[in-house]
Amino acid sequence: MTVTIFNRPDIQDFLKVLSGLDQTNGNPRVKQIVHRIVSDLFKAIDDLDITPDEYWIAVAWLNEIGAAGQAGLISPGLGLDHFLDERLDAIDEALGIKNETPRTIEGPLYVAGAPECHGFARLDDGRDTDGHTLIMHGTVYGSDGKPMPGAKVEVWHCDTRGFYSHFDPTGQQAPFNMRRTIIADDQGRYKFQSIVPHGYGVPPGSPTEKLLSALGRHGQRPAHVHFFISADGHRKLTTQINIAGDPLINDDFAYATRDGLVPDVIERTDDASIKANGLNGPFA
Ligand code: MBD
Ligand code: FE
Repeated sequence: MTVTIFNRPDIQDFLKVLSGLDQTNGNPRVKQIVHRIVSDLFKAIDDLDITPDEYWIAVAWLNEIGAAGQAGLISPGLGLDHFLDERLDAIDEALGIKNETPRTIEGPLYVAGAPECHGFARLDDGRDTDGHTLIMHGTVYGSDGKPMPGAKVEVWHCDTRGFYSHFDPTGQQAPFNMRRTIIADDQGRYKFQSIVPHGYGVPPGSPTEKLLSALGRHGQRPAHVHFFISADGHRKLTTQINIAGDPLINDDFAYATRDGLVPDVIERTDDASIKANGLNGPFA
């Protein structure tokens, strides 16, 4: 038996009192947002006949998510982070702003304050011996198409087990391993050496994984490298690149893969070529 009480006038009055819409105190924007979300929840409880048992399971799960510090992990898993990016894209499009390098989500694993290097950085500390050497380089351009000397390129990625420093459950990594801030050189160029990261998977047994599996989904991401690109007087770009060839490239639980963010990988096996391409220094 379905009982609908959302539309009853007493419930509408109650919602207003609850959100403080009848008061002049409080924050109007917070009131507006909370009123809407709580209203939508009441309506969903009615429409779907959500039982008290189901409701309290959800409350317990929210407590688990908070205790695990995983609100920022389930958020991309539910597509919300990507949705916010799509909105920013739509705003840019409406304003006629063209982004040569697409934005994509930040994710929950950035740590501020990584060591700063000029032009070139070695990201990994050499202790993950399973890693294949990765070299990436490029130039930061402004919206006018001119190179940007001194632009800040913040880079971070995980190791060959899929673990990020500062969030490594085995405690094996030094702080800021595989995290650097590179200041672009006098031609706007940056270059780094690291190791090819593995894909990421949400922690086994975690509340994030539990919800994803109840939704019939996995919690895996393809191998990727994160970037913040910034400079005074310019909007910050948040983006990532994917490692081409990863089987999950179009099956990312966080929906972050985008056209233009899967650069070609060039494999080099001969030592002479590797050396010539800068294993031992910047812009060789
Ligand atoms: C990650 O490494 C990540 O980039 C995102 C978006 C979510 C979880 C882990
Ligand atoms: Fe990541």
